[in-house]
Amino acid sequence: MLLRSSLFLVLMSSSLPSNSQDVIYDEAKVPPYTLPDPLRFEDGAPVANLEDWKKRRVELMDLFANQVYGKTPIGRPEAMRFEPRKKITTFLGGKATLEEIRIHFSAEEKGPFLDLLLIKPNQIPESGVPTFLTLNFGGNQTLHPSPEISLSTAWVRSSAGDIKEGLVLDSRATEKSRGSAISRWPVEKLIDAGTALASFYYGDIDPDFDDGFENGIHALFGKPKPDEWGSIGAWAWGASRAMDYLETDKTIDQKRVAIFGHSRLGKTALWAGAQDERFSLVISNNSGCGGAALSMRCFGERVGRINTAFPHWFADTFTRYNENEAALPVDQHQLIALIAPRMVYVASAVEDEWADPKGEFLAAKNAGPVYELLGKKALGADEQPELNSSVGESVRYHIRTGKHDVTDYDWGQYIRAIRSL
Ligand code: GTR
Repeated sequence: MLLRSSLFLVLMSSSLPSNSQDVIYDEAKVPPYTLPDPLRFEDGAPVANLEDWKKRRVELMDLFANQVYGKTPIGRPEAMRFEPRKKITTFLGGKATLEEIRIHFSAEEKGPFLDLLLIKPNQIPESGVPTFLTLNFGGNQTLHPSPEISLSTAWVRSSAGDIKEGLVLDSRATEKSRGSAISRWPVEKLIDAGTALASFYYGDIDPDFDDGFENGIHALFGKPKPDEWGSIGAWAWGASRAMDYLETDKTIDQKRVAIFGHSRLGKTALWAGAQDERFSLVISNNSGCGGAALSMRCFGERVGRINTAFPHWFADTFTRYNENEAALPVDQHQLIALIAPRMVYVASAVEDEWADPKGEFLAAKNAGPVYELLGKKALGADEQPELNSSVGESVRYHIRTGKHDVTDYDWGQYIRAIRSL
């Protein structure tokens, strides 16, 4: 992959300017498309029963791995180990316990490693605590202002605004960044709802810039081949390694661990959720292109644009579909179907047109036949619901007022969802 750092800097802001003429924001301009059928094998034979689906699932997993996100070349590394580094039982005025665990991926002390933050209520039911495992953008310290949370020392991405506000200096988080993302992380509300929050900084796994895969875990496992993992695949792998740790914690309800991500990390949550069946709820918050939105609609952000702006996110093979979405062998409703029969939540925001809210809805809806085959309910809505009203059971969807973001409304729905498991 080429290093395109200057372009990268221009395109780095979290919501890209998208006024250019060639971006489709008009339903009338959406090209006609035929979605590939999740319940038909590649040779055209129908998928009629559970046995068939098991085989079809493998086919679809391979297609997403080979053509979209890249294959994940390694599972749990042999040398992986967990190092508990902090435990404070009096967090949030004594309501919660804060723990920090370093997950080392090799025998080397200096890395790569992932720092997992875990905040759990002190009242733990016998079945354990339902837990949101999440990836964050700016370091664990951005979730809450507490000085107890260790400041990330890793390279962090920064917008011009972050630099101006003094949240990032020389690509490192500053003390000022503590709690800077608090509006997206209602920590106390989660604790009061009887749920735990686990989170890690995604850059611990792979710093989010196109460096030709010299750093992060790619450095450890070797430069990816064209059909091997890009950064989204790597971040998803990191989520599974964090899950490996959560499995060792007896206070966590293993049947109720949700994987959550926003935007590019929503794409990551879906791919992690498709691959790792330990996640019983998969939450895609405003994930858009390469996430929950149907690529074939070509609405808002498109495959060619995402592969140009972020050449490191997907496998190189995905560039075959630049300006050529109709040739894709899969579309994102099939990714959602790979999560079945587990619960999936797709959330959109009405002002987030770049992410194609309607395409996100249609993907959730078109995953329905697989859920039904597996004895669960499909989304159960033909049209996008009213604003701020959640629909569905096993496949859930809402579109809320406002922009590309994570809000209290979103979390309210996710809490309801995890509790219903
Ligand atoms: C945008 C990108 C989107 C989305 C977003 C984000 O620039 O075009 O696909 O992932 O970034 O992650 O904030």
